[in-house]
Amino acid sequence: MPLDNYWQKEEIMPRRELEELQLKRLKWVVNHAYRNVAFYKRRLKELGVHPSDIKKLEDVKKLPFTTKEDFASNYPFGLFAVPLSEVVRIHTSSGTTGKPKVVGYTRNDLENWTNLVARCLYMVGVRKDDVFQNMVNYSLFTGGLGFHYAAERIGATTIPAGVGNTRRQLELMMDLGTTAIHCTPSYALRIKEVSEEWGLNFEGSRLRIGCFGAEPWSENLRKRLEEFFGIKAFDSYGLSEMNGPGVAFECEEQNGLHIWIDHYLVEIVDEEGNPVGEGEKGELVLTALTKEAMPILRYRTGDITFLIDEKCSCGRTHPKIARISGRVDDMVVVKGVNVYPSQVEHSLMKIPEVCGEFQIVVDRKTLDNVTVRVEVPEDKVNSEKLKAKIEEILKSDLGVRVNVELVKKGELERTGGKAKRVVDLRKNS
Ligand code: DLL
Repeated sequence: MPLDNYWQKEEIMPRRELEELQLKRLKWVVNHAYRNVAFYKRRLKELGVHPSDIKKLEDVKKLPFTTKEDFASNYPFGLFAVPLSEVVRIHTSSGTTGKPKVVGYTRNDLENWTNLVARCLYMVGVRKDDVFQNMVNYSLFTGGLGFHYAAERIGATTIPAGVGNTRRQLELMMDLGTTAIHCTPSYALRIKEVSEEWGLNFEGSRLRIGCFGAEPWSENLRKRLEEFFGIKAFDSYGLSEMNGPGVAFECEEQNGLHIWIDHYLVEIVDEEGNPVGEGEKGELVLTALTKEAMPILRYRTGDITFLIDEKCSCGRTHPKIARISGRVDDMVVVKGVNVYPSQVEHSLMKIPEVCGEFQIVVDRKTLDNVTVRVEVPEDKVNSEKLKAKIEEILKSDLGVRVNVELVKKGELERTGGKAKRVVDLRKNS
């Protein structure tokens, strides 16, 4: 295949060469972390591991995990490996404790990150003659600037639309002839909703590509968005601790997300941190292989997925991860059954009367009291028949009965960014 189809040659590097590159970079990053981050030197010494012990890729297992708590205890700059004078950008993301996680980038880090996101956009067909409307928060969230610079790098006409003011977003889309959009899937749903209220449809619009990510979503939501906007919708995964977006992204096959293993070493582990069997579900653990400002070893992302390592028709040699089913901390246990918001979404999206927004409310320690609040049109709020139908579908899909409460369209909070799907009232009681 001609290289015209790829942004960087590493995307189609033979796997053996990729692994050689990974090993070279793993040795570099462990050395870098050991020499320049007191936290890692101490951790490695405690485990009796020296950077020279890393001789093959499997030796990554000798290294300690890094957790979200380690970000909190090293706040703000304790995980930085270079002086601040070398750091040219800072982003933050909300942490498990009160303090945010602070992430830093050198000039090289920004260069790598821009190219990684550009790979993703290029992979789904964004080119210089596209008009790219970036509808996410442009401040500390990595999704704004991360996508912005990548789209510009490709040469696309980039609109830094930011988040919110949905009518203005629609006007921009129509008036400027937007061909590609980026936002969270829940915001895409909001745009759909406002378009419907406004009587707008996308027949004849130039829009053809949607990049959606930063939160879990489902196959059935993809179908709804593709149909409504007349686009192909692609799943985009990343996290601030690993630069931001541009860690993994779907190709035109729309069947799993290619994860860029020349920059991120991938492991999937169980609750105890042991590797799961081939193709089994577990927590994604990532080692950043090229980050200078903040080398992070074996980061426990909290995100649940599995590895799909098959030849892909797009020609890229990087493995895929399955769509993230959810975060460890967003999982709700209902009568002993694990339920993720994305599963609930997938089921709800099958039901035409359901508008799209929903919330899972957990209100007792015993966890058997879970209510799914579902938005429906105003004239259906009192429909016992619809309520029973939704309860039945959820029971059959999830394998456990949950209560359903119908609420009128527009009642649940819309954030414009990441939706809050689980409301845990136990925390306040
Ligand atoms: O959400 C980076 C990003 C921006 C990704 C734009 C994609 C698009 P954080 O705010 O640090 O970074 O949140 C990272 O969001 O650990 C996942 O739990 C969740 N997440 C991100 N992408 C997806 C996705 C950005 N496609 C956290 N599916 C991650 C499911 C996702 N969850």
